[in-house]
Amino acid sequence: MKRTAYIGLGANQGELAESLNAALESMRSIERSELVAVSPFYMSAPIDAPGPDYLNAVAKLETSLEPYALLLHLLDIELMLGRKRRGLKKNAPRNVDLDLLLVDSMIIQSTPLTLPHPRLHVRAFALKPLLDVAPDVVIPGRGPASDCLDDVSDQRIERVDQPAEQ
Ligand code: PH2
Ligand code: MG
Ligand code: MG
Repeated sequence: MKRTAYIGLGANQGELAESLNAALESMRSIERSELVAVSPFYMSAPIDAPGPDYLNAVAKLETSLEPYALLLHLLDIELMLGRKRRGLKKNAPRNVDLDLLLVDSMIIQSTPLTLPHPRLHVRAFALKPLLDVAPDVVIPGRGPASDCLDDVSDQRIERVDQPAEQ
């Protein structure tokens, strides 16, 4: 069965655009999946996290992988790109972070994976690029993602002019 998955990309350490582009490039070769859209890149103030501003984007993937299998591919790409998880400090600066935000209208609550992403609806850095690639997308259990924007209008976020390498 084909499903549509939305993946949030973030980085606030190292070469930010290069990291995001490298992650996108790797996502193109995930088995049984096709990268069909990439949002513009955004610079955003860190939310609930220390350190510098983030570069964020969202990718749209058509996939016949189960969500857990897709999650493993994303973790694999993070590791391949040098993401260090040492220390396990929550929300420590990272050179790449790939978060599964939505898979169709699936609702999953488990330890490795929560869908929809539990904080998607309160984070401008995820909502804005998500709405660029999916203006009518609905967050299961919450309603249209576009209805959530008002509540995050105080979060600093700015679209980056340089387009993503496609
Ligand atoms: N990711 C976090 C915590 N805070 N803030 C911004 N602006 N962008 C992020 O990607 C981000 C964050 C945890 O992964
Ligand atoms: Mg994250
Ligand atoms: Mg993450």
